[in-house]
Amino acid sequence: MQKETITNIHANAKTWVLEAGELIRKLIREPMTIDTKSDRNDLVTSADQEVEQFFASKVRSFYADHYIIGEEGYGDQIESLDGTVWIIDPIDGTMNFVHQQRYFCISVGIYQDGVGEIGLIYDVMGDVLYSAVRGEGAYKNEQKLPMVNQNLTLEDSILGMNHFWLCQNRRVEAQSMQKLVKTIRGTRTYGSAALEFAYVAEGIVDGYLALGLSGWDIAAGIVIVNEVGGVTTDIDGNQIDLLSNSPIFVANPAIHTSIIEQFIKPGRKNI
Ligand code: 2AM
Ligand code: CA
Repeated sequence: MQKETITNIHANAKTWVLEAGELIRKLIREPMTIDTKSDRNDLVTSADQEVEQFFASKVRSFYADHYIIGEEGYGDQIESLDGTVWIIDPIDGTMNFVHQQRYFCISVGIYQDGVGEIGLIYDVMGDVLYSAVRGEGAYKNEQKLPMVNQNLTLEDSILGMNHFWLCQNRRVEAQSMQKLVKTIRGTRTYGSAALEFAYVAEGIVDGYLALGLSGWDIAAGIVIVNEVGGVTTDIDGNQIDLLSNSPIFVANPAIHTSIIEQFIKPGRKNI
């Protein structure tokens, strides 16, 4: 894709993300409907749907030949990442949106033939925009983020992870996860996968482990984390498939391989 085209798409995407943020800050003060999806804790609100519709209508009217994958189903039914694909999570961290009224974000990743070109993650209530264009570095608002610290040790690391890892024997034995937690400096659970990717890029956490995420949770984050030298894989160290639900491990490369080899592999279950 031409550089000029990417610059144009990036500018429009940024404008729409900020406009959608404004819309969410309005909707959060109004009554909304709250439903559940895959289980009783997997929430969706009328705001999630309205914001995704906002993006879908913008993308369709400006870029008729682009495709959309959206969490709430207003996108296209596509089975490959051929062409230009917008991968959109209108509100990532919906439980935080409903219960905390903060710590949620808009996540927009734009891919060309499967390659992540643009990533935008907007912390709506904090008014912080993390963004990246492939090959041009990652930014927190106007400030360029430094590359991740190459001298990091496991013992000095902080990892984002969901507590389910520690109490469920899913995918990796809980005991292995507990061993990992005892080895590193600390853990954090923020409740928005996209924001946790942004925090890895910012270097305020050093990695993020998640049980099962979809493309819209991580498409923007992958572009942003890659730009500061972070590694974005599944928990086996393989490339992430954005069209399926996968367990994810993104981290500073100084700790990525050793966490997989020492803690994940020995406890890996065949699911
Ligand atoms: P969501 O808020 O857009 O649903 C919470 O730890 C993180 O996991 C959020 O980014 C959340 O995205 C994501 N997630 C993915 N699948 C989920 C599910 N079935 N239930 C709750 N959160 C889920
Ligand atoms: Ca999400």
